Amino acid sequence: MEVTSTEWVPVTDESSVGEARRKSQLIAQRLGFDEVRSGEVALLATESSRNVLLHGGGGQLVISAMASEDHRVARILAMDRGTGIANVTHAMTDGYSTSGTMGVGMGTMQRIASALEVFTGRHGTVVLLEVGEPEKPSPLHIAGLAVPYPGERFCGDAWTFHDSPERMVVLLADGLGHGRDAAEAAQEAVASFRKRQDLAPGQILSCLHDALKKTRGAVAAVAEIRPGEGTVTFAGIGNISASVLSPEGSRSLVSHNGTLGMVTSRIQEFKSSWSRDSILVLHSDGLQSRWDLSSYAGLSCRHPAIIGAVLLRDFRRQRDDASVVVVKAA
Ligand SMILES: [Mn+2]
Repeated sequence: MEVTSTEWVPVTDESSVGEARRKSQLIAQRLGFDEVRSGEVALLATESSRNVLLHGGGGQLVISAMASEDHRVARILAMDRGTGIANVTHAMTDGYSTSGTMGVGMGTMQRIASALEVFTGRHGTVVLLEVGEPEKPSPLHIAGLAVPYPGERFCGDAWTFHDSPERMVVLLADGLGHGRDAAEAAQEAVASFRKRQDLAPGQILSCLHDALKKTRGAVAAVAEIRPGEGTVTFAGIGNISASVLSPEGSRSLVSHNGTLGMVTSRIQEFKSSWSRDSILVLHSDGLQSRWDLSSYAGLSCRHPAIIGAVLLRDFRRQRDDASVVVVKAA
């Protein structure tokens, strides 16, 4: 299942709730959802953005369209840095609301959504909501978020992946600078990856280097996970942060300096081990790299979209496009 479209909504005041509703309708439209499903997506975006505003003191929503040949899903990630929900089970009970709003409540949201997951604590709350056909089971779960430089329409970071029973290959690309030309470079990297996704990570990067010569250039990394063999193979050029986390600790995956499409040093693959409890995290320099998942109790057990959302929420630099991709065993 591929992310085909993303909308980012900062939630700062009551007008943000309307914006969340409009952008969720755009996403539903792009997915070709009927009126009933579009209404459900809009209701969930409205209610979750209102919760972010009223209970979280503001925050943000990332709304994505995900599609494959026979599956379509709208995903809403609502994030705030409020004091958290004291009692999630209680909050799921209809009629319960700490701020006395006329909202539908989380119990109703749970019935409407095809998936709902809440991660809440002293750092704030992340709510994951989906509407649509559930994903077909796969040995690895992947989720990514790419959001533009604040105020920009185009996102200069982009990610994609290819999944087969033996391997999953992931690309994260950050076009130089930001705005339309950066987005064009990142999208060229994605398009070129799709043509070469069956190759090894180093070979894919070489092809990207050639394809990006007609653009302003990008930094990028490709990781290939083979769960059956217990390996992850990585190749990167430029500043994309990559690490494999496990209960034993965290390993950084090494990128060489350079810019694809301009100057690259040697493209080199590094192999490391992968196990059922490994988590791969890739992110662009739009995120600070000083995060530590273990400072969030229980986070590493969560859906990769929740992990990505927490990192984006808490470690985003304000003056760049930002992207994060998380892969872990399903
Ligand atoms: Mn950047």
